[in-house]
Amino acid sequence: MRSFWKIVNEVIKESDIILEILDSRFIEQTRNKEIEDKVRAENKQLIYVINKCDLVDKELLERKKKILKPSVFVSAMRHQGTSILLRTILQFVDKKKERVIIGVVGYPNTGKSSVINALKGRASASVSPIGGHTKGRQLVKITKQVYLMDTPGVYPYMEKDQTKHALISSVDFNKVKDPIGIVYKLYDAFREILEEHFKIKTEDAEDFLEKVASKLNLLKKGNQPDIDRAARAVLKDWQHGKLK
Ligand SMILES: Nc1nc2c(ncn2[C@@H]2O[C@H](COP(=O)(O)OP(=O)(O)OP(=O)(O)O)[C@@H](O)[C@H]2O)c(=O)[nH]1
Ligand SMILES: [Mg+2]
Repeated sequence: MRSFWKIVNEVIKESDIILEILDSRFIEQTRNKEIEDKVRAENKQLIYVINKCDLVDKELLERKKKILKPSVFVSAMRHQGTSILLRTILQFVDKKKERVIIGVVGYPNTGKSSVINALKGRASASVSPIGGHTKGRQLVKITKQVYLMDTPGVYPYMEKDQTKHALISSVDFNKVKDPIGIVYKLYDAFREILEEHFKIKTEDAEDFLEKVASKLNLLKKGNQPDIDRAARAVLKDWQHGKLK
């Protein structure tokens, strides 16, 4: 993470404009205030890019749009909103400059590389469902004058909240230490979505995991539901964007 931050700091300094990529399901939680402070201190233009819009309700987004300015909604996956994003970027581009660098920063797994590919119109930056995929910087040309710079995802330096990191998919479902506790939190916040996805009705989080285990046939010795594996299965679908 330390070396990732070093790259992000350099990119903020070298860029003319910064795109902060946020996950539309966790707009506030994926805002990296440390990055935003640095961008402000450098006097650079920040544009909020709220990605993965295909996974949320449109109304909720409209409300958010009024708060974060300037912000653009996109779905990199569906190539939605990319022309508006490009137009917004070009508004802030200094026409007299020969080469303009747009730094693309944010939490792991918010879709930085995917947004770059969507703007470029083809796969140029490597993408993965597991956070921490991009390890270095990469420059991608989008017009004769404008270049995008991909960076590794970072969270605020002192942040150690694994539940949050699992929910925003910056730590992989296979690697989390307490999948059950994390799914309990997910259940509290998104019970209906979970029940609909697994097509079950449940009493509480414990009951939910038991029902998922039996539905997916995840059983331990003695035919007991294996709730640890059930929790990882739920997290896997969540992290892979299968729930909406
Ligand atoms: N549903 C949905 N999934 C998306 C969208 N954009 C990206 N993803 C998925 O999110 C995951 C992460 O995408 P990346 O582009 O690798 O994210 P990143 O921010 O570059 O990640 P790191 O380099 O690991 O920090 C991949 O599985 C993408 O397919 C989107 O608009 N909608
Ligand atoms: Mg990446």
